[in-house]
Amino acid sequence: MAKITKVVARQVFDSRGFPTIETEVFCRNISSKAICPSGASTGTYEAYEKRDKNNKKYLGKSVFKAVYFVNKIISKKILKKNVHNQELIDSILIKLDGTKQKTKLGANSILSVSMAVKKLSAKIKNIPLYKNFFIKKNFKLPFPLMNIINGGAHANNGLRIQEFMIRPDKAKTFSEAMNICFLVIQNLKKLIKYKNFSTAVGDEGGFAPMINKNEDALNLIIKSIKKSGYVNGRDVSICLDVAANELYKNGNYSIHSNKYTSVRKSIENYVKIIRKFKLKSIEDPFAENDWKAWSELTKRENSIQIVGDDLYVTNLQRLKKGFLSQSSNSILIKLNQIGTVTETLEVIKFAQKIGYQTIISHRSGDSEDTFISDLAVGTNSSQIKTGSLCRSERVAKYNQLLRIEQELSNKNNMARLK
Ligand code: 2PG
Ligand code: MG
Repeated sequence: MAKITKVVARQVFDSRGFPTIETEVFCRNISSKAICPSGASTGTYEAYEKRDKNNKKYLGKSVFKAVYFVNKIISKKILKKNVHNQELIDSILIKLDGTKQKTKLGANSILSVSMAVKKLSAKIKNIPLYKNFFIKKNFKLPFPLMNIINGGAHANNGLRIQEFMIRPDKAKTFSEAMNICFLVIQNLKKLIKYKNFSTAVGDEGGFAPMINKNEDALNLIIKSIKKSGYVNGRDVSICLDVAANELYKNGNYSIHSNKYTSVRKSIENYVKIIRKFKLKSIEDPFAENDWKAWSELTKRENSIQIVGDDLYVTNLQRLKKGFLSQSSNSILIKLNQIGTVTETLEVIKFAQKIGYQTIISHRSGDSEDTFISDLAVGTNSSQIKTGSLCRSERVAKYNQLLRIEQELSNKNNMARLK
């Protein structure tokens, strides 16, 4: 049995330059470490992120308390436990916290431990991390959902919609998928320059030009796809994350313009842009409690991917509720929304059982940690959302997938899209 011999946490920084927690778990002289990511457009039902609100030195953003919890409380409880028994270790962490949203110890402290344990277990078994999840053979690579224009809470340009993404649907290999995205991004950059807008990027590495109309962003993408020699809606599809929690007020939404409109009108506008721009996927089209609006849109547009992110917050109970009311047909998976690897895997398995597409996702505040790349392959998730081909914390995830692809060395290695 490989016993945990030491657990050490520390404060490091994420891609926004905000403090976050890294935990290193040891089995004698072998160790693995994991860094917790952090969101900007978070759902109310997400697990709690512990920050030192009263510490002025880091403007309330430091995580020294979370670090202390790992070093002084969590470590004692998992010492001498079998590193390969992830479920046992995660259940100890869950019990030790004892709250519904992990408010006592913080999901950030808990998750950094949970992920580090999973990595260490793979290292000791001498297998790559992606082979340490529930898929054991016929590994497939996920399609990248590449966020090439940033808006909403991830940029300061006034675009209502948070993420404008492309998905290279016809790619036969992951490297080909990356090649297609690369070309579209380079053509988009040229176009943005030509229009005299800034090519500065947002939190997830996509461009953040000073435009404020959704349709202007969509038109720029359409042109770039064409310029790259691809057909929109066939070779490359446009996908959105509306993050509608941020655009909701008293039953109305300001998705399609600054003006607030009813759910009915918002759906009509969605239908229009789905047709006009051949959209293939929309994430968080409505707010996290507006189950009825979700079901109506899903019923109407079931042939495209409707993705629950803030709606489900990687929480099994919320996913089951959504399944019963047919709120969507896909789910976004974020480890830190729920706080342990075991609970995340449970949600992925259930989602796949009910026929939902599982999309593994980064957070807007992320790091060099590439855990999610292996998670996507090891759970046969059809897609990964991890920003643009820009900013090292995003590129690191893609590079890890390229390494996995090379190791698997099979042709036609892409996961199946619905
Ligand atoms: C989202 C995420 C990631 P954040 O809304 O899907 O793109 O953003 O991490 O800010 O919640
Ligand atoms: Mg989202």
